[in-house]
Amino acid sequence: ARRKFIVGTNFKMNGSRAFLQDLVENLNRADLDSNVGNEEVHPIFISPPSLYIEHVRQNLRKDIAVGGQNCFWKSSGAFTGEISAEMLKDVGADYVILGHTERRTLFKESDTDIGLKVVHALQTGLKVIACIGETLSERESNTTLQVLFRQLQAIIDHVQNLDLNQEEKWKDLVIAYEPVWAIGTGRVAAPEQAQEVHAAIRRRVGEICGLEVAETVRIIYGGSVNLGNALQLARERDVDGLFVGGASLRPEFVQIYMGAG
Ligand code: G2H
Repeated sequence: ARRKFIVGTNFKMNGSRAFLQDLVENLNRADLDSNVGNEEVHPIFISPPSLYIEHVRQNLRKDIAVGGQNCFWKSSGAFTGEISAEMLKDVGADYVILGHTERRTLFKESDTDIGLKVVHALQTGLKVIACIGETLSERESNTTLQVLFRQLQAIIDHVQNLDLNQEEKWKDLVIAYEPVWAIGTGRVAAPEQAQEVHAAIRRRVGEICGLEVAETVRIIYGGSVNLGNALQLARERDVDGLFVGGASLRPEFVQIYMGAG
């Protein structure tokens, strides 16, 4: 069966109560033609800054999921400034984004940190969007797949250690391919570039975790997705969803979803 398409957003450190209230009202009004009432498969998730998650969750239509942009790999304790996966769940989040390049570079998160976070969030019952991506210089020096496979391996190593069967380990994990050179730059990956990398990621998952996992795992694309490029990206065989940053803060987001979802 075709993998269920998912459109996610990452608001990053943007918004305010008033801005998010408007955005929620716009989404509530939109004719999204989505799976109303389907608790398991949300075709859309939105990720406001964590301070606003509870407010957004309480006011947003229920067929759209809400997620965090990061969380720590411990449940509680002396970790000043951090929030836990349990706390995200407690305020109504279904998802969390982990390993975004801004976390990796600005906040110095290592591959291991991200692996630990991914398994802790999965164990807590959150769905995880685990991000990987290469920089421009890595692409230009032909190390794209090497870098992506290293990042992927750290995630897989931790996930494979979970005491669950293969299907349970992977059912809540989505991989996001976000080429760093395309993030917030307006320079989107060409559909065939994205397809090539997504197919390579899927092959790699298959080599390590078996064909069934590879066939079912969703791999979504992020990096300068907008109304002009979403549909073409979405048509690629191994692109199972879109991850939208800048454009998710604008009204065009609804059209992106309607065109590609
Ligand atoms: C990449 C993306 C959203 P943008 O971070 O995940 O952001 O669409 O602004 O490039």
